[in-house]
Amino acid sequence: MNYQILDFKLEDHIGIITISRPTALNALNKRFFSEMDWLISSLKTREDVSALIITGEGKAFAAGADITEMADMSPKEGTWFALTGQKVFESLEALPFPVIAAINGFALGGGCELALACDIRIASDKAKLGQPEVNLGLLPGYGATQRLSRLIGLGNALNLLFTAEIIDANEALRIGLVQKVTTAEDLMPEALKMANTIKSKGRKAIRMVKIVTRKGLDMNLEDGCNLEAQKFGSLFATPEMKEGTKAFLEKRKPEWPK
Ligand code: CO8
Repeated sequence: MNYQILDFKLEDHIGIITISRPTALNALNKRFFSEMDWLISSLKTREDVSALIITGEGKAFAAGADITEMADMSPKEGTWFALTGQKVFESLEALPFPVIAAINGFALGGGCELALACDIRIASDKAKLGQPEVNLGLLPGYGATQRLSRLIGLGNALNLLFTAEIIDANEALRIGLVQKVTTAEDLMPEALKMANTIKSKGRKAIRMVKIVTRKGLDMNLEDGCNLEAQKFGSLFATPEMKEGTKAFLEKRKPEWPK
């Protein structure tokens, strides 16, 4: 595909997607979703990717769905576009490796929902986050009514959704919407450091942690723990587990099998 909005590079097993439509504050338009869909499809079976970072160019991570495109939609089109975006964010969430949102600036509406579909969020101290859809007479359409409360609890989620309040990075950290705050200069180095930390662990174990933790959210505790036990057991068949335990016992760093 000829990418016009997304810039993608893969270096040393770490992918970086940069949303690059800065004149519209990286607003998420139809083109963004088709490029993202294509890129995710090409990444989901790659065994050589350890982690993926998503960030934005300029002063926004993404300032929401493209309001220009939305303004004249019919109810049917609105539903269709919400479902299309949700499908893309679901496939992002389902990528087998960890995905880190490096939130460089505005992450509003659909932009905040994109960050919510990532596994971990790091924000620069310039970031502003919120779900301002009710200002437009809308509600979120790309999953915030579901993912936000799962991440930060019902009270915090409804507070943001009802008031459309735009919060800064430190408030986002306080309520658990982001996991780390850095200076603007340190944002990408910190995201890369986190990705490299992940890369240094057992690759299959990391992928299993993601599957079990995410699936467990939609299960009762007993079923979730049972799934954990099954996947835990399955890792005993891997050369990685043999090497990880052997390295510990030999007091050295593991040399993960390729
Ligand atoms: N869509 C389209 N264009 C946008 C968007 C957007 N979401 N946000 C900013 N832009 C454009 C502006 O129109 C402007 O364009 P131009 O230069 O041509 O006039 C350019 O980006 C720069 O923006 P501003 O001049 O407004 O920059 P400021 O620094 O003054 O303000 C703000 C920055 C506060 C972020 C402001 O731009 C703003 O409020 N943006 C809209 C934020 C918003 O409401 N986001 C939520 C959108 S709704 C949504 O995401 C619903 C998701 C579900 C959709 C379901 C499918 C249909």
